[in-house]
Amino acid sequence: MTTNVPPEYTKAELRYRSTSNLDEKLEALKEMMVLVPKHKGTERLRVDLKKRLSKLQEEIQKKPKQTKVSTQAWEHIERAGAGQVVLVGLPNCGKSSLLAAVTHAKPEIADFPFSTFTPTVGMMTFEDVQIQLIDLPPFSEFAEPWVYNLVRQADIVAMLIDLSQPAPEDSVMEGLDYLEKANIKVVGPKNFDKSFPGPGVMRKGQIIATKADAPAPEPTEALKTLQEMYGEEYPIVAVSTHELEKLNGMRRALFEILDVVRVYSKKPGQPASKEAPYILPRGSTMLDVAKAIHHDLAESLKFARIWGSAEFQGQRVERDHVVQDGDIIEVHS
Ligand SMILES: Nc1nc2c(ncn2[C@@H]2O[C@H](COP(=O)(O)OP(=O)(O)O)[C@@H](O)[C@H]2O)c(=O)[nH]1
Ligand SMILES: [Mg+2]
Repeated sequence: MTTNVPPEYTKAELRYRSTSNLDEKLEALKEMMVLVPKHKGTERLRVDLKKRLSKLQEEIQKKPKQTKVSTQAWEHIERAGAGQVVLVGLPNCGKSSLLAAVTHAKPEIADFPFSTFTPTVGMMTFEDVQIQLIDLPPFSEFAEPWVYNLVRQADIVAMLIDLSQPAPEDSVMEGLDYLEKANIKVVGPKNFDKSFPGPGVMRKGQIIATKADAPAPEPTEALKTLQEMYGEEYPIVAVSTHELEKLNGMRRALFEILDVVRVYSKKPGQPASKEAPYILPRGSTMLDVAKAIHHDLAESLKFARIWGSAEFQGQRVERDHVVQDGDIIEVHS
């Protein structure tokens, strides 16, 4: 359920996720409990937070002081915002720089490979939504199993390809090989099958060609080759951490491949609340929107009025009406 938590909550949650220090975790969790809005829609979340708190307190009590928390603990990063995107690629391809350029996260950036050993999470803004990005250690024979576990759980696998390297197109295949060996099949959005039977899992892939500003050897030519070889299957965007416009193009591309719609709710006689859209998979109906607002509302929903995609403004629609991105809806129950 969409719970519409305030941005401060999301920030506290990010702190909670991005530290393995139990005391820092506890502090962030307490802050989250204060900041979570207290209404029916957040009931389950609040119960969950309480459970996490007592578990964490228990852990802190049990733990001998100053033991290091193993990085193996990273088995799951809870999804936040409109969707979760993992940044993957070969060492030095520019993952951490990209994360730092579009979020407030501060990953370590270095001109040597293997500078990233733990995942770093950041929230990237696109218009009025937030997309969660996760920077991971690079593909290599040393990559630990938890890296692939996080890839399996993500909505989108963003494959970063370094345009400043010779023959960047080769690293697409190399990356896909690593993923395939971990039983992760990464396909373009057209070939994505939500109910993929396996073996393994299927994920949607986006190619992000990085360092488009780099002089050597020939980024424009390299990009062309990438397009020719992989453009049919995967959406491709070129970025440079120095070029705002390109970064904005990437924000949009990731929003599009997530394939979600934003719906704004309004009360009768009042304007729509434009800050916090409900985010649902494309193809969702009025009934799905009602469920997202409040689970009881799904049962009591009589009809809705809709502004945006409807034939005329304020048109009455039934529960099976498919909503579109940007629709404003007024629920009558
Ligand atoms: N010219 C240029 N260099 C970049 C860009 N992004 C990253 N780099 C450089 O590439 C190197 C590796 O970057 P990093 O983000 O640590 O890569 P990671 O190992 O994939 O996380 C660093 O020296 C960065 O300064 C870019 O857009 N343009
Ligand atoms: Mg890195």
